[in-house]
Amino acid sequence: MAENTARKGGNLPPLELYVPEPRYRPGDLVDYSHLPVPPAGQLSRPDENCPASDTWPMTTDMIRVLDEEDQAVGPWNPGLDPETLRRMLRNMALTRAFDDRMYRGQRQGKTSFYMKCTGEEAISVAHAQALAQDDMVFPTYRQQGVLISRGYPLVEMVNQIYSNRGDALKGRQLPIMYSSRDYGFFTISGNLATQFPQAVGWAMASAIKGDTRIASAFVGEGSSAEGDFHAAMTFAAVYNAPVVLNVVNNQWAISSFSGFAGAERTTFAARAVGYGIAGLRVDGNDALAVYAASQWAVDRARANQGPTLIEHFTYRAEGHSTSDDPSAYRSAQEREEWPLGDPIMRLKKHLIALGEWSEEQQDAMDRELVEHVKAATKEAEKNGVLGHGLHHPFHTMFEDVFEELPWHLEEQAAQAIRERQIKWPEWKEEGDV
Ligand SMILES: Cc1ncc(C[n+]2csc(CCOP(=O)(O)OP(=O)(O)O)c2C)c(N)n1
Ligand SMILES: [Mg+2]
Repeated sequence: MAENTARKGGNLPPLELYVPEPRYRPGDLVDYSHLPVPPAGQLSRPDENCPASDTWPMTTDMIRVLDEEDQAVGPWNPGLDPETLRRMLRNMALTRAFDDRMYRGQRQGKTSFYMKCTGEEAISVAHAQALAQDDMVFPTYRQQGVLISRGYPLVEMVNQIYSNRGDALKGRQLPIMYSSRDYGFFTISGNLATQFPQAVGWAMASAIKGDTRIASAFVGEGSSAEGDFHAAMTFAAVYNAPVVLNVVNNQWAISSFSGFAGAERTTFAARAVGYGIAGLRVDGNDALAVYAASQWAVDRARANQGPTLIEHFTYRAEGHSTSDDPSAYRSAQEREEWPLGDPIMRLKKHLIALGEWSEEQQDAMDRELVEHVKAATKEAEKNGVLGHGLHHPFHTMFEDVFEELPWHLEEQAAQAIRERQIKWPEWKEEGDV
């Protein structure tokens, strides 16, 4: 057989791979001048019923409404009344106050785990404001602002975080992985990116049933590298599913920077182009821009004009979770230098510029919210905190799956209870025999 020598000889360079590397590591000075931040108000706003391709220039640009003088400008200005703006500001501040207290609760040993969404409050709160209350959200662990905006009781959230006897999920979910059918908040799954195909499937079912509710799904930019993202995009595009697909690009996926999900090649919003669906890229720290983009996509889906992929460009201001230490892998200056600012400060300054708010009112609101969260925490603590024994009775872990417990599970339950009684005889609880 003739040997294939063509590739062996010659002066071809050896093949090599490119491995992305973040710009800044701990201790590095941060300079974001490479990052294009277009002026607010410059992008045009196409009609919600436009061909998807009309939105494609917006997938590489950035929708921004709040300008440097704290004014709302341009065609994407949603023109919200001051009362709605104040409600959004309050929900964002409440989300932050709740995060702060739960973070401390974890450090005090009241729960094993917590995740904050600091710097990303505008995304969940303004998006929830644009949805109808009964639209179904498929959230990740960083959209607690959706539950808070919809008025879900804080006590219920704390009960879940403490895995206590008041926990509606009976201690079966990781803390912060809430679930509420009544509030249109699909059970949070730790298996990332599952949110996308589940939301598309739910939206398709809603359409098949002739319902009017749409679905809205969230993934982080890191999770968009999962196969689920692409399968969901295909189904959404093919069947024109009534769904909004949100990618929260907060630059980091635990200690991996966005480059490992493809951010150095193009924007996350630009992936919409390859599937032929509408795409928008928005300043995620600008609550008005998030609201405007969300409202556009929600109206489009509800009018049977199909799905929209929205990239919310933002920054994860704190650690990934209470188990993380970002000072080990990124420069602390990133947060300080972040060119899009803080979402709560920006909305506050806008309301003050409108003459509809003041620093004094903000301080009073912050104090009130701290008390509000504290009261909810105290109330939930009556149901117990982690490790204090006031969880759901042990035997309940075998319940709620089968209508009638099969014999082998009954045996296992009895054995587990017997073993626990031998190991910890002092832990007698209701239901023990
Ligand atoms: C399928 C899957 N792979 C890996 C993990 C572990 N994991 C948990 S959070 C996380 C980072 C996700 O980053 P991103 O999607 O950017 O969301 P963010 O945390 O920044 O909001 C990873 C890899 C997981 N939970 N599920
Ligand atoms: Mg991320």
